[in-house]
Amino acid sequence: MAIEKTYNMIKPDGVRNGHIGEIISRIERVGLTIERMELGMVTLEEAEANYGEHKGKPFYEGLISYITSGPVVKMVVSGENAVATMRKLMGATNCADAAPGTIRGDFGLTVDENVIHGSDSVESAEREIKVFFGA
Ligand code: RTP
Ligand code: MG
Repeated sequence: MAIEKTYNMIKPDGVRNGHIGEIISRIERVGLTIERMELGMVTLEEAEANYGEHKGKPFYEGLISYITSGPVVKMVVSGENAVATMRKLMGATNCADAAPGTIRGDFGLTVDENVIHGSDSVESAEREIKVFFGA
């Protein structure tokens, strides 16, 4: 297995509802390393760059206003198989379908506000880390 880097972000609902500590502890517990971390707002530019693949879809405008609605925690997480491991910890995109024990299954209710973001591939991770942390 390869050592990978992935981009993760505790979304505004996760921060607002007080789940930062629990989410960080799940990431550490599985053995992944948090390499960088920053609490702050997502700019409109960053939101559009991160979610460009969804432009034109019915949920796009709502997604952009949600992700820019309050502070988030931006993270670079590394370790063996980090991309897939984080997706497994996160659970299904729609919290209503996410298994108990996953972050979305335990801390969210809907697909619109689903607690956490995680890159879907090593290539997406490289692009997203540049968007949020620069080169
Ligand atoms: P993410 O990119 O945030 O980690 O989530 P994901 O890969 O599991 O899901 P993706 O298909 O990339 O969707 C990005 C985000 O858009 C919102 N969404 N809303 N209302 C809807 O049908 C809908 N579908 C997606 C969610 O916030 C999702 O995380
Ligand atoms: Mg995605």
